[in-house]
Amino acid sequence: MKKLLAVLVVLTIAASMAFAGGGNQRTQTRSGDGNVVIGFAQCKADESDWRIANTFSMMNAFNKPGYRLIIADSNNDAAKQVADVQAFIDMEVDYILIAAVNEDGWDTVLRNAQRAGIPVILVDRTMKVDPSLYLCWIGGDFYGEGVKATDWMVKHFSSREVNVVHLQGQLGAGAQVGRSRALADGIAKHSNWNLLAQQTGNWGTDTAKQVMTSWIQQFGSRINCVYAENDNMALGAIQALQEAGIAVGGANGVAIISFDANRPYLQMTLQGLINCNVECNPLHGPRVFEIVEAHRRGVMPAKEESPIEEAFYWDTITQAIIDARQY
Ligand code: GYE
Repeated sequence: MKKLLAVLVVLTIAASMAFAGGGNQRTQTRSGDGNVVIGFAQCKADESDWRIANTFSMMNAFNKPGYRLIIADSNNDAAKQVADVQAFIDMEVDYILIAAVNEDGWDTVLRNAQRAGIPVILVDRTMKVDPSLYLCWIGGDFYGEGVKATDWMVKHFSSREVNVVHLQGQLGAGAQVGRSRALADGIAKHSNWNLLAQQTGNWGTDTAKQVMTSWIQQFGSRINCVYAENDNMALGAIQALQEAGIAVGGANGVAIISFDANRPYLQMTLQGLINCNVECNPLHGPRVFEIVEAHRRGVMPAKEESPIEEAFYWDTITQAIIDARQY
């Protein structure tokens, strides 16, 4: 998949260069070839199913006459990602898009972008910076997603004791911060909820499986709920539970909560392996493209936008719902 992604990035850049000078230029561009050059600082293109869909969405959206998209992949290294953005500034790109590895550490480089007159759009992940330092943010309501999950926990468990283990995303990522805070609030609110353990699975299946295996050894059948902050980590937890011969999902197995709602994991929800899967749409490309096009005509976007997000449940989802999904 990594090779495919790398090839597609090169093809995207080559294809858009072939359109050099095409399209209706609304404002002067900085590049000598007449294209609007977009620098996209992605956290880690193959980090998860969600991230792969997000990267393709951005590539497809800007693969148009008059645009050239350059993707820098930080491999989830926060310091490298800041350097990637500084490199875009030095290249004098026309716009910078950032899906931030971490919420912190952005002030200096965003001030550099502002001084250089380069608009910055935050895609997906939030940052802890003054909003004046970026044009707008478009991404999921991560805390609200977590509340959808904890609302389901209330319904599913009612007054029964909840012994939950918490697989967090990469620590410091906006999605991890918001989803974790929602669970923390739920635990504080419900005296019958106990947090047995909490650890990052770094958005990945293998790490999550290793962590879950250790928790099974430590807590065994006490665990009755897994709160996994994305689909790939939920899969790792399910694999660990199944290998330990522990019932997963459905009405009486260990309840599995996941986020992202990628289609393959909605199939697992339909199978009853995932009980509650909260949507976080990765397909930001078309909207970001619209925002850039409008901005080049002088139209300012709203400071922040979140797509409408649903949640899907093992006992109500249907194949028709899954087949109608875009990702
Ligand atoms: O949940 C995860 C991805 O920032 C919403 O990052 C995104 C998260 C998503 O790797 O799968």
